[in-house]
Amino acid sequence: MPNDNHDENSYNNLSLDHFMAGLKKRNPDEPEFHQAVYEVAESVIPFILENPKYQKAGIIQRMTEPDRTIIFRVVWEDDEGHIRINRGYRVQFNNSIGPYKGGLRFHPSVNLSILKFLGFEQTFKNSLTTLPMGAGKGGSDFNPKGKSEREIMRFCQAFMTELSYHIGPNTDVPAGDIGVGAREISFMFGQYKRLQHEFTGVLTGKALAFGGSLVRTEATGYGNAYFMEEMLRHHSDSINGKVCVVSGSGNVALYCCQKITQLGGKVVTLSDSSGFIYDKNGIDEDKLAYLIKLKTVQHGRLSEYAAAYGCEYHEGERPWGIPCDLAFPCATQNELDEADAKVLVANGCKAVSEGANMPCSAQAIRVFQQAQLIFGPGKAANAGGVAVSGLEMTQNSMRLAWSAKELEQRLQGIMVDIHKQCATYGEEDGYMNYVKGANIAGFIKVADAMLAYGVM
Ligand code: NDP
Ligand code: 2IT
Repeated sequence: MPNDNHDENSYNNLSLDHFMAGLKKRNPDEPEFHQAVYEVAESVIPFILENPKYQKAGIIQRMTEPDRTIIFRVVWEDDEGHIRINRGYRVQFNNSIGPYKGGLRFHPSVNLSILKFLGFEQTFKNSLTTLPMGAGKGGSDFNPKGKSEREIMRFCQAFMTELSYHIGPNTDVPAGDIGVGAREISFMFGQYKRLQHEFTGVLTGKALAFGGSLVRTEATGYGNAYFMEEMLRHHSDSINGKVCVVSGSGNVALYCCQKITQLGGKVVTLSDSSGFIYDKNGIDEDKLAYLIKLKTVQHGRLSEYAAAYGCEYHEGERPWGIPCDLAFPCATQNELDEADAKVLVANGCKAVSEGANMPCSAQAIRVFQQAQLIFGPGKAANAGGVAVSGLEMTQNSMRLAWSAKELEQRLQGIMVDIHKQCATYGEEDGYMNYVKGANIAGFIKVADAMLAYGVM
């Protein structure tokens, strides 16, 4: 019988099935959290069994329980004067190697399962960056779509009014994620500053005028392209000349597209929750400039791009059926399933690099691995965003700002370093298993810190 109380027996007889059964029992109705833990446990449990010090100390059992979870009511007034109520969250997952660090997501799908999966993955991702950052994630089921600027501002201020009690530059440093960009970070930073009577680097992703970092906007997408380039280099190949399918059209997707193009690849798709565009000629710098304005200033839809440039628009579909060499899922979790993975493999796709968090289902990853396709998991491939957030914290502490050139070099160096860490632990009979490599490398640093602290 699975033992859900983590007693001595459950450590000594650690097995994947036993462990997952206990986790599911303790955390019912949290399918995304189960999925994220399974992906890690599958590679880390065999490693723990070879290294009994982690097993005896119950490290994986402790790591899957957040330090604390804060859930609160957010009340605000819409433009018609109606009272609106949302739920706010901050999951402070693990601060063993630095202050809690991770994004805030505003999307109607946000719930505890999604934020726990994101916070858990952040533990390993932040460890891989080589920077001193713990892990957290937060957000709200607030839907920014269709809201006026003033409504967004009132919501952000109400959200931060409660969140401000729980964060601080040495405690917990949130940033953006889906639905939270420069505008929302600015509203929240302003409110924190007003409430605390203190100007401090409590959020990252800030505007340049008040402590933001160059290259933070581009960092996740650029980092993902760099990570793909590094995986390909390791396999004696490169992005140059490759046809690339990218999903999403938000912060990560747009700058991933830009860096792929700069590295000589041709991006032929982007998507949003309504459909995808297929531009056979490639999305070049000019078209990308149009898209960045459309998405970040006008908050428009991709269908407008199809109308402007006369390319194909596939309503209600995802882009994985378009033949490609490389795929970059950059929208959201579980946007690429087993059937999509089989189509990509059948079409000759060589490599997949996850810009989003957990965009590929567990079954899709299995298909890629069985086909020996090169697969970069999000916790490694999209770590460039939080890495430059870490560099923003450094600059804030030093009260100075580095140049774009310096930051991009550091970002590139960090992505190469992450690849190296993955490669150290991912080798498997001639196949480089980046999932296993990222999980074990990310685990060791946090686990060793937890061991050093003793029982807590
Ligand atoms: P944005 O809000 O800027 O963009 C999100 C994009 O994904 C939009 O195109 C959106 O389409 C689409 N999308 C969102 N939800 C869904 C859904 N349920 N179904 C289909 N499409 C959807 O977010 P980001 O670009 O910042 O984030 C994208 C992914 O990258 C997320 O998984 C995030 O966690 C991850 N990530 C982000 C980092 C960052 O620094 N921003 C860092 C590391 C990872 P629509 O406009 O129609 O909703
Ligand atoms: O998922 C992520 O790594 C992010 N959304 C970025 C987090 C951050 O603190 O920059």
